[in-house]
Amino acid sequence: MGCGALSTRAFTSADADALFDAHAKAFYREKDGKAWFKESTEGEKKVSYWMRAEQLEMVLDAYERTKNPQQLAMFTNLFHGFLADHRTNWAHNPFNDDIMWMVIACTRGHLLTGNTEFRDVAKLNFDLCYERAASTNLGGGIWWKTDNRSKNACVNGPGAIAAFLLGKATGDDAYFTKSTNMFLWLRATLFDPTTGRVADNIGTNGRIARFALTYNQGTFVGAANMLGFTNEAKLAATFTMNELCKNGYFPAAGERGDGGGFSGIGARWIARYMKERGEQATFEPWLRKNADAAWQARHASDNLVWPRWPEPTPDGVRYSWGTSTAVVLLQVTPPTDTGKPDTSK
Ligand code: 7K2
Repeated sequence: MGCGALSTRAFTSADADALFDAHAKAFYREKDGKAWFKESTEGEKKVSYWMRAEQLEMVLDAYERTKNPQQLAMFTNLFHGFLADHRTNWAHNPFNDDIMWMVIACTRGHLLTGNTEFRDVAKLNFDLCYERAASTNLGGGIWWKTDNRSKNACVNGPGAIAAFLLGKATGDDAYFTKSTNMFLWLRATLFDPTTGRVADNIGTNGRIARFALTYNQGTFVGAANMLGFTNEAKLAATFTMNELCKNGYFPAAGERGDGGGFSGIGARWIARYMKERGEQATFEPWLRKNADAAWQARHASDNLVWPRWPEPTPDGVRYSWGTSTAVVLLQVTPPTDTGKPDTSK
């Protein structure tokens, strides 16, 4: 046992179920076949656009692990709830990244179920977003917002993933071309092939904001893996593990803001890459260390986990987005099941 730490019991798939169910109990709400996530444990306000889209992905992460039809029903209700609140055509949202996140969620939903309603909405909105966002300025790629002031990793990584998944969903090769173009632009412009760092964005003046975030690393890894750029995927995943993590733990995030769910996105795509490319020896111990610590850090009375493990989750208001990171992490990390329920709290 290292560093005098208390022994941490390895998390199990029952624990992954428990975290998902606890998050749903705290935040998932449904009425007349339409569902949403609340923003926080306080009040009834719905969570905002992209956090909502990403929590639809969280539900699919759980479903991919469990194949539990109840989770699929949740996704379907969340999809209908999203459309009820944001309509079928998302052009009114100036953030291109917001649209791409939801396109990913819907296309994943389609690929898992064959439901064409998910695919058709995804295609409609990818097409209108790509049409307005793609340009040759700065060498290619797509703009972050409709004001066309920067091209960001947080839209080009998700855009490349969205296009790739739509290629699979529709059989239309043009989507694979678009996916490749966005990824190659990202690699050429914001990726450092020596270190694996993915810089956040480039402005119209050509200035690169170098800061790296776990979600940008993750979508880069996801796109690279899909398109077969496995060296780049490994470099960007390794950078996340070795440079962005502190003592091997995902960086502590603020609970309220956009950052609360970043590492869930990072973990999702790195875990998928790891499983598909047989890279468990390199990445699984790290993901497990985080998943074990996240489980251990849960708040005893409600099983919610803030995005700041190994620090224990304190009493107080919790956020659906901030607590989604641990939920995702436990869905995508392979457990070493002992089969025994944890009675430590
Ligand atoms: O600057 C961008 C992005 O490049 C950066 O990584 C993050 C860091 O911040 C913004 S994107 C975050 C969200 C802001 N509010 C509206 C959302 O649609 C948007 O994606 O946090």
